[in-house]
Amino acid sequence: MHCDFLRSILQPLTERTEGDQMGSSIESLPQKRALLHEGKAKKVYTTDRDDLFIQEFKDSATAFDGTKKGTIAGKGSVNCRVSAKLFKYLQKWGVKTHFVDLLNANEMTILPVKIIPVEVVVRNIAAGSLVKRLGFEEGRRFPLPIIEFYFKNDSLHDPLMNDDHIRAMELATAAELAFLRREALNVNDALTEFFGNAGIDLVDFKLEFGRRPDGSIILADEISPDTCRLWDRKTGKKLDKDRFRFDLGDVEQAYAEILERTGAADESKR
Ligand code: AIR
Ligand code: ASP
Repeated sequence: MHCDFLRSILQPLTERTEGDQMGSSIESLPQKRALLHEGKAKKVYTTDRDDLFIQEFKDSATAFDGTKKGTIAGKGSVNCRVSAKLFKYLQKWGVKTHFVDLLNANEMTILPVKIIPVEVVVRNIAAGSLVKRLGFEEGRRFPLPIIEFYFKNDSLHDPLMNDDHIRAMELATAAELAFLRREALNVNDALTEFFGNAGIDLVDFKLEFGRRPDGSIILADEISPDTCRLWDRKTGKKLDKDRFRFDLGDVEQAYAEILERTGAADESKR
């Protein structure tokens, strides 16, 4: 990919589209208050408004349980804009998400939720830990999507868990688990179609959900090349974090390509 092109789409939105951010003159932008949580790739802040948090996307990357560390230039802004694009698409599809608005290329306003410490993974094609654990041949397409749950717990190294574990730990009720499965499959249908239209196979992905004060559960976190495996349909080229995990090269280019091909490069407003 040409370098100027790369630079232009990786450049922060604020530098490119002055006066084209959210924040009309009527409503002022929410201001960051306390840092509520800092993860490996994101920070979440409270704001001067009770009903909004700000989620900031970082360029830092980790893999293999934090043992591999690095920086992917422009990743924060790609993941923020791609997530915004996909959350908006999912909302049209009827999926409730925490996304409210894009503030700038690296930050979005979100609804406050309490994250349920269960990572919901959906797989359409064999890759990653599934290949390692069960010996599937990488690239094998499943007749039906596979759903897996992982306990989001760093000290335990995010172990695989089943419905009974989740209920025993009181992380979710039976009805909530049924909802998580249904919603994950619904998201899979929507995103498979979305990426398919861009000539990309959605191999697998990870979702996180959160609880609202009223007890309802909505989709949270991010949906990006950090959390999805995305393969070019024609060439099979990996366009996701596996390029970083396995030192495949062209890492920044792959993220930039996903930004472009999803149409997320133009993301600025609701
Ligand atoms: N994932 C899991 N934990 C963190 C992330 N981002 C995502 C991976 C991959 C899917 O979940 O990015 O898309 C399955 O990962 P794995 O390693 O279990 O094969
Ligand atoms: N679990 C995440 C990944 O592999 C990050 C990490 O392991 O540090 O993408």
